[in-house]
Amino acid sequence: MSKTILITGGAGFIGSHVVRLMVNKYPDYQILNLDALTYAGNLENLKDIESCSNYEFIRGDITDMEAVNRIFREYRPDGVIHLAAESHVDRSISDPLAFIRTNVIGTVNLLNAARDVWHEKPDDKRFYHISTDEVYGSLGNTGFFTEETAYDPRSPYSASKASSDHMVRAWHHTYNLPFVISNCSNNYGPNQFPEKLIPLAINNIKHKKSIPIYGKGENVRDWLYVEDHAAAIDLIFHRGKNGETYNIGGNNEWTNIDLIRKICQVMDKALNREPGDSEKLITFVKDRAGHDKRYAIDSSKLMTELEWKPSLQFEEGIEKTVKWYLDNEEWMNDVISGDYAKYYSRQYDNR
Ligand code: NAD
Ligand code: TDX
Repeated sequence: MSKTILITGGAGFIGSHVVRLMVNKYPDYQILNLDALTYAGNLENLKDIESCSNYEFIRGDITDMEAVNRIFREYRPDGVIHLAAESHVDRSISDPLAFIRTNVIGTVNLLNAARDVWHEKPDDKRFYHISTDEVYGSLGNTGFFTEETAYDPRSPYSASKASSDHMVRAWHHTYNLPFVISNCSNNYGPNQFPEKLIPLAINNIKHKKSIPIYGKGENVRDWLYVEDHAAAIDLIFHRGKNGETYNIGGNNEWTNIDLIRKICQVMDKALNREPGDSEKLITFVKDRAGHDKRYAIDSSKLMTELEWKPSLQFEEGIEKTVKWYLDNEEWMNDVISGDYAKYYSRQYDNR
């Protein structure tokens, strides 16, 4: 094996797409997937590659310092792609400490372990930290986040991600740890847990349940197909410059209400319903506390320096996504059979 790469959070939504890409594209790499399998982690996401000889799953919690140190000493990875995180803003509002534990302390455990095993020969190593556009705060009607935009996180989730970004840079400056960071906009596609807007809406429309839209639905997000994010991660991991940050976005802004109307149209067609049927399910509910108004990413650095561009137009991406959820009923049923109903009722009843 030419390289051992430790991917954290590889059983989650984006992580599973990154693991699949790396396992298939680099047969000479040993790909390790370290994941605690929280409610968001699901090994079903990786069924197609789980028996590949260059893949190994390690169940472990990044908040467990001893376990993290042991894994680094045993496997001595050449690179880390760190995706493990608590990732849902609404959950961070009701349980911020869980976000501090995993996103901040868990990241520091990984940084310390990498520093300790890499200290003799750090130059050919790389710690790649996957972050979010939410660290930059909220935009008005115009403008874009660039890599120079000052951090201004406004939710417990984004503050915990901003904090972990700062930790990574601090370990670089203090201990010479080689790193890259990328900050990406909202992802959509197969395997996303249905607490997030798009799969939640698809699942509710399918079952003719109301689609909860926070506030007036005027908030804007920039949506990127998950496989395009995974391709960008591959590129940045291999060709990004040590110590640099790259923004990744879809150049694809939608207000939540327009996005949901679009999904309703695609679903009406896919389910042979009358045009306009699904839109009747739209329900405006109490707004999210501190709801960021608009995110929009300027990815020109990544596009010019590393020649990345998204491969899918949104129209095609959303049709593929709807089709995947409709074709993978069992995946959705498994995912919502556990604590999901309790979460849903805590989050949306009496809203
Ligand atoms: P996800 O919630 O779907 O998956 C997170 C994964 O991390 C799960 O498999 C979970 O089991 C694992 N995990 C959680 N806590 C852990 C712990 N303590 N130890 C080990 N594993 C743990 O998240 P996602 O949407 O795939 O996001 C992945 C990363 O990308 C996160 O760092 C997130 O901040 C970032 N990101 C996400 C988006 C998005 O739109 N989803 C956009 C930009 C950046
Ligand atoms: O029921 C809902 N109704 C609603 O109107 C939900 C779940 C969300 N929303 C709104 C809130 C946001 O404006 O839809 C938008 C998208 O919400 P989420 O899917 O929860 O994503 P967001 O809060 O934008 O954060 C996502 O993108 C950045 C990911 O969850 C983060 O992990 C990532 O960093």
